[in-house]
Amino acid sequence: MIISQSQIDAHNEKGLAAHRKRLEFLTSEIEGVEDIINKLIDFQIAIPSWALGSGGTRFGRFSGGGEPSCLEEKLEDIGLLHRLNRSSGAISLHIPWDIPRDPQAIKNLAADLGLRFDAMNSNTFQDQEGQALSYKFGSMQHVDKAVRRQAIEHNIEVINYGIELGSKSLTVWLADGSCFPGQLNFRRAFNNTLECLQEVYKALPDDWKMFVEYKAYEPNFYSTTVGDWGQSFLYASKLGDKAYTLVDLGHHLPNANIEQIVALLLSEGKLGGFHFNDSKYGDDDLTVGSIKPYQLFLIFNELVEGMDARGMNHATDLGWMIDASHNVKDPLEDLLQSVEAIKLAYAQALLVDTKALNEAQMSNDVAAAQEILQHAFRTDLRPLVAEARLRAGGALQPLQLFRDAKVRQQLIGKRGEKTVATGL
Ligand code: LRH
Ligand code: MN
Ligand code: MN
Repeated sequence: MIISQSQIDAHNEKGLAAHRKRLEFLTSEIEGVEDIINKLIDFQIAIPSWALGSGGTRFGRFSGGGEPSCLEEKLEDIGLLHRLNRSSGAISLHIPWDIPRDPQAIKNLAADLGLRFDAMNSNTFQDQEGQALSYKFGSMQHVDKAVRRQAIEHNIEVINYGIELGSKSLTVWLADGSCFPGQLNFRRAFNNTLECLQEVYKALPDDWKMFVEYKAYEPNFYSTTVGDWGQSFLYASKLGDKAYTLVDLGHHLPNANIEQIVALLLSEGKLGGFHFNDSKYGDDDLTVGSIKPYQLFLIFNELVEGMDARGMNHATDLGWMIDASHNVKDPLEDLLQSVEAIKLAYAQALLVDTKALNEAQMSNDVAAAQEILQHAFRTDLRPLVAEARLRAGGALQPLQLFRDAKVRQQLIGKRGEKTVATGL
């Protein structure tokens, strides 16, 4: 085992006195500490199977050493993250990049590592080797019925893999759209897509959810057939109760008010879950919280308030997934940072005095409303996130331990310098 519990314990022992001091100070400053810690312990974020290798841009991919070369190794990497932070107890699988050849063995390995299978992701945005028909002009929107049928069959196949593994949801992201005016009849594209999604929906087990992910642009640059939350909401509403909208933070036009989108989807009962990442320009897939941490906090503020108003369970009633991967960092370090940023934003949102905020809103006290939010955002809650990790058996400082234990060097020793994980 690359990191043993005794290594984690020794690391925690070293940092314990300083941690206790910080925690005591914080506990004397704020209220509701125990409740926040307990909620943080329960909160798990799924890791996408495509983020464990160096990702990249379409201009080049610079693989790091020791990358996982099969699904088993990907599960091992996530198991490692989960041992360190106790918050990454699930994997979101992508088909066909990560086909479980022996589902039972994969299931057993995941169970040994304490991992469950989150949403399954289908792929009709690339042509695979040996595939009969091309998706060059779209998949579910395609003018040729045979291409649409192929896309439907693929999604059903993905559901079937998920059933074998114990997953409970399917995420459909379509690259369908057009690059030039006139290329598509928008109404036909929408209706073809809806019909295909309806076929897939029919194959969905009763206790499953279907997430319809939208994206403003890329790879198509004139129109996208599931281009924004309005379109996704329309599909999800027409499909039925098991269909929801999935919000990927990087999939909006610049400066979109994502927190407002989230609030409305939630209040309509149609918010399914998230792909977390961060960006400066578009779908940059940067580490969560690295560019706009205040936006992340504002999103969580809407989530906490909205989910509480609807009596929802924070940990289980929405799909929490990361969708970030880039070129220049160790992917495991990057994921540790992303999970930490999500938990911190969640903790800050839990700290917001909702009652006082509501009073400020009802009396149009704009300055007070801002003060309330920024007080929570600017309070350093890292000791609470660390305490939650400690109580759950994880490491006080996961990234530090990752480095001290020379995890990457160990992985390179085991898997080699030249490895390329499947993914974007
Ligand atoms: C598309 C996307 C979508 C895919 C993933 C690989 O930009 O965010 O979620 O499934 O990337
Ligand atoms: Mn995504
Ligand atoms: Mn994306």
